[in-house]
Amino acid sequence: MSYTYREIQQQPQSWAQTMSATVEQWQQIAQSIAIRPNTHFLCIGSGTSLYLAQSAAQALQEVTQHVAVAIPSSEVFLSPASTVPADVPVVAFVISRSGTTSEALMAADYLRHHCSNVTVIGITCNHATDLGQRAQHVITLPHAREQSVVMTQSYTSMLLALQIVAALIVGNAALLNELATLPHILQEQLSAFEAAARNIGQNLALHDFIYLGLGPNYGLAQEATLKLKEMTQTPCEAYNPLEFRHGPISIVSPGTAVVLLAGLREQSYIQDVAADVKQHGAYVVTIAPYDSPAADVYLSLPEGLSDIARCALYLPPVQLIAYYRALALQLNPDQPRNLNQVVVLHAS
Ligand code: F1P
Repeated sequence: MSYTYREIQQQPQSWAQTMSATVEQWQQIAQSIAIRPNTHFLCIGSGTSLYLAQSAAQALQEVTQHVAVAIPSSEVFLSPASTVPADVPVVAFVISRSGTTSEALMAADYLRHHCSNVTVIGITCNHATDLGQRAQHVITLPHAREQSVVMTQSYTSMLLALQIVAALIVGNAALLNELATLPHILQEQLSAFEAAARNIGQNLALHDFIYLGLGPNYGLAQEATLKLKEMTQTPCEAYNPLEFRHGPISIVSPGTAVVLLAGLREQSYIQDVAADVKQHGAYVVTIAPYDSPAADVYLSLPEGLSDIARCALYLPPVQLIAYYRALALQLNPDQPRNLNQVVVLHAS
């Protein structure tokens, strides 16, 4: 069994451990940092960790009502004037599974040495990392560590950790309770997700994939494309669902899979988008808490959850689509082309 498959399947257990580990670690950190009314949050990462940052920043802003922005790690030190606020207190979450990615370390170093208004909090899955040494504080999720190159359970676990932190910052017990139900929900639904994802992944008549997500789901859609690129090198793109109709829809043809990661906030518009792409020949997959008449495949998510709390549940199906497509293409999901677990940057 591949590491990738095992790590995808471990997510219910990982999420349960993430709940308790994050609450415990954040309670310690909260004693020594002040979050003021004008504090901004930055979520910083590279690759999967950037796509995680995008979803987490939107969740942080929605839940805490503080400004929260996602930035690629490299832009912190290469374009600080356009990315790092100078005149307000900032809490910067630097996200890195390995805790050793060059750009994440350089971002943390830059913030520590040049930005006295910024507190750096590392989020990683490894103990005693270089990131942990550079950050003022660190949240470590060792149970979500991975042997695979491709990030799966580490993405969802670190995303959940930041959602938990957002809820703890404002004392949102309702959100914490919702998040606590996710491990059980995933455990119950994983085999249904897998059956649907296997069918989609094995359908090699599909030649390109579009993932659509809005708000915090846009980062999830980006992450879905990254899984497919890393494991299968299939052409794929991510868009906001309504933006997709403003030009990019021209790429749809029979054989294009359009996968909608849809929530409640866009429900009244999503049927229209699904019908539109269907009329141009797309194979339509919806992952949502409601069905859509245009869908060829519908992966049902629970109705009772808020859009923020539901985020992590979209990932296992899209991870499994990439995994099963890799197998169908006779590729090894554990050995993505041109990629290692950690990217090391050599500046000239
Ligand atoms: C980020 C990353 C991954 C990618 C590959 C190389 O790593 O770019 O997104 O899939 O594994 O590393 P990290 O900073 O989160 O460790």
